[in-house]
Amino acid sequence: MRLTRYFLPVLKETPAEAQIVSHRLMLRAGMIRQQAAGIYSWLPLGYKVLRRIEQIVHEEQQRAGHIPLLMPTLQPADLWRESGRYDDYGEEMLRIRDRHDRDMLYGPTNEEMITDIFRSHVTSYKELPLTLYHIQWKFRDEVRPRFGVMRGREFLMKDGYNFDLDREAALHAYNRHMVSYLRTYERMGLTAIPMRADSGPIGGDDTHEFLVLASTGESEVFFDSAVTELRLGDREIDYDDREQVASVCAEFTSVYARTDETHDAALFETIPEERRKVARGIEVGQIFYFGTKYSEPMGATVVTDTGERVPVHMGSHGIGVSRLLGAIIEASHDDKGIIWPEGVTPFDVGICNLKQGDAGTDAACDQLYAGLKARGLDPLYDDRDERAGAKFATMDLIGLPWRLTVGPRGLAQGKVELTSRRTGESEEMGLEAAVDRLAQIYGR
Ligand code: P5A
Repeated sequence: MRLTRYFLPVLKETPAEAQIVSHRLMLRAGMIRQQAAGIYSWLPLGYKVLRRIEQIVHEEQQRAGHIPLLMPTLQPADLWRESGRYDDYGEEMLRIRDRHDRDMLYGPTNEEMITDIFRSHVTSYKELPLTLYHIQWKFRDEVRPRFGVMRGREFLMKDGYNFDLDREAALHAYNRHMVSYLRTYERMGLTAIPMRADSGPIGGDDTHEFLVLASTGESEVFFDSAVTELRLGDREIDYDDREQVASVCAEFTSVYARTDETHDAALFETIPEERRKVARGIEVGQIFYFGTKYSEPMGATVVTDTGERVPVHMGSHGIGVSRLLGAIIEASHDDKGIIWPEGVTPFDVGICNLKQGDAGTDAACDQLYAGLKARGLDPLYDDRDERAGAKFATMDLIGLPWRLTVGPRGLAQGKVELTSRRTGESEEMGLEAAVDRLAQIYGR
């Protein structure tokens, strides 16, 4: 993409309404625009990152054997009357009446609707196990929407629902979600720690939240610092292997890590003092096992091999897709702007032409641009007629992990400069070598 043809409305001033760094940077980098409290338009740069995050979530869900579908944002109230949650959900639910006077709502979550789909189409235990998920907008009329996309009213969530014959099979689905989430967050350059939590309005006994440590996080968390060293890495996971999946979960959950709702002070005291940490975290996901809480009242049953009809065991599992943008920025920025991890960056590399209009630098930039595209990379070419300082400031603000600087002085030696946004280190190299290096970095 050429910057002169793109839509990147960066702001010079720091917006006064933004209290935390990710919100400030998303506004300044022209990623989002607030349309009403907690409701945002996703401008091209923000939308690009959102799509990349969605893509990673899809890939990891499907790797775990979970099946995508798409449910609507608007739901009939009657489904929620069946589960008993229509009244329970309270003020957070946006209630709507259509022209026929039917009660509708903008879905804050989809347990009821997916249970309805299941009961309408599945009758036999032979069709289990089944996990369906979608990535869809949700609405929760939060009392205090704040911090930009972190606590929105309209927000994008990946929500998945497992249907299993018994508790044991459903706990395997729970574990499968935990492991697939660990991989999902690691691919985004994040350390998200699973912590024993409280189930709130979703219900159930077993639940873990995934927290990214950040001083601006809304949750207070207590943990043994050893948990921050754990990584899934690139180990092979067989998602059908119950023992393997359970042992990965045990590795991550046997070290003390809890939110304030489940914190056990006495147990915490048994950890060596230097490893005892109290910090703040951003909740980027939560998984639940709730057994037959929805299947029983809503009649989601299957016939077993002995001919018995039993309600299925279920869980639901959510990732805060839009919130993740804020969480990644909170975890990865400096005083000049965002620093995107390669896994989610909106463009792979920025090209800064230091002398726009000069035949030599223009030709070199065009050559780099074409060479990068030919290798499947996605460059952003700053072809504006601007000073070097202004071009660098924009690149630093929007946070592309790599920058190629092209100027007449380097080109006289046949060289361009490749700079890492994270370390600030630069290296000079030939044009083809630069393309090769970037292709290698991105595994192309
Ligand atoms: C699990 C999936 C559920 O709703 N039902 C379906 C279950 N869980 S949850 O914890 O309430 O939400 C899942 C994740 O969504 C994100 N989230 C939000 N993101 C932005 N703004 C909000 N107001 C908001 N509320 C929840 C969180 O990341 C949460 O973990």
